[in-house]
Amino acid sequence: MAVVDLSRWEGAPGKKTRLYRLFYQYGPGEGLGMFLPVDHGLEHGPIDFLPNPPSADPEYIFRLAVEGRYSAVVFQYGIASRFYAPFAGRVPLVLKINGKTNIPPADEPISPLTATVEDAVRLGADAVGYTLYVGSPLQDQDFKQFLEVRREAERFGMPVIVWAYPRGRYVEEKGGRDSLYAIEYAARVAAELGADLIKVNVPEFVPEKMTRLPKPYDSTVLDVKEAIARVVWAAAGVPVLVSGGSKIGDEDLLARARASLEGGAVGLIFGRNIFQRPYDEAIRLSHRIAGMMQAFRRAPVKP
Ligand code: FBP
Repeated sequence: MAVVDLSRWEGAPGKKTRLYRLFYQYGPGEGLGMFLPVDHGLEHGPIDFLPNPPSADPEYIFRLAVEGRYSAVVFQYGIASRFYAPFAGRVPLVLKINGKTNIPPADEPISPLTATVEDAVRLGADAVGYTLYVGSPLQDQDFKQFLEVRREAERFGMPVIVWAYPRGRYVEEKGGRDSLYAIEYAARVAAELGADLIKVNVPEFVPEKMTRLPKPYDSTVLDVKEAIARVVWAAAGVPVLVSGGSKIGDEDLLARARASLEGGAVGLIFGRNIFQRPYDEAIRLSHRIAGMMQAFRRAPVKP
């Protein structure tokens, strides 16, 4: 079992303090995290709020994060700067500092900066989130942009969570954004570039796309636990968080959460799967996931 272990921390105390708040003081604790990302208004548009219209209201999301006992809520600058103050201290904030819409074609993506690490410090955030589009034709620009963010984050003692997202036309030519090959590669790139935490989607194994994958990925099929274990291995010790993706049923989501933790993820970062459910259902499910994590925490640690 994997946790964010701060016992032998040798980096800046600022980063440690913030990671401690995220992984020990709030949420499930003891090194595990449960995050609620709601940057969908920018990334996908209000369409993502239509299944549960009250979720378009940031105050609603903050209440959900507090009552659902989340480790942190993730927002873009405009929302955080206007709505966080009444909730500051009750639930940590991760400030997403880049983003884009999904209106232009997806073949050359890059996610420009929307805020700075200094903004995150002023808002009281405990981490920043950065989307890195690995394999995009514009990845050179992305790497340079990330370098500046990483430097600023070091200067301010701010942890950086990298959304390690393989995207763009070349990724599609080589088997698609959700293949094990692409996700493992993106996780490794995030580790190579200096991420403190890496957020990934669960790899999928779609037979029609697998013929485009390099060997031995073209013939590798794994279950969720095994696939996450591979991504964790590729991340070289940088803790991994697993995304939820589009909405699925309660039991399927719980199974995905459990398999992710068994595979070595240190936490979950489920957006649509939580906020697209009615409030009471979302709270119940969040508590069930947290309960599952508690039990998990007490499971014997495998070597
Ligand atoms: P979900 O759990 O809803 O998938 O949210 C995770 C997330 O990374 C969001 O932070 C982001 O808005 C969205 O997914 C981006 O997804 P995509 O790249 O598939 O458009």
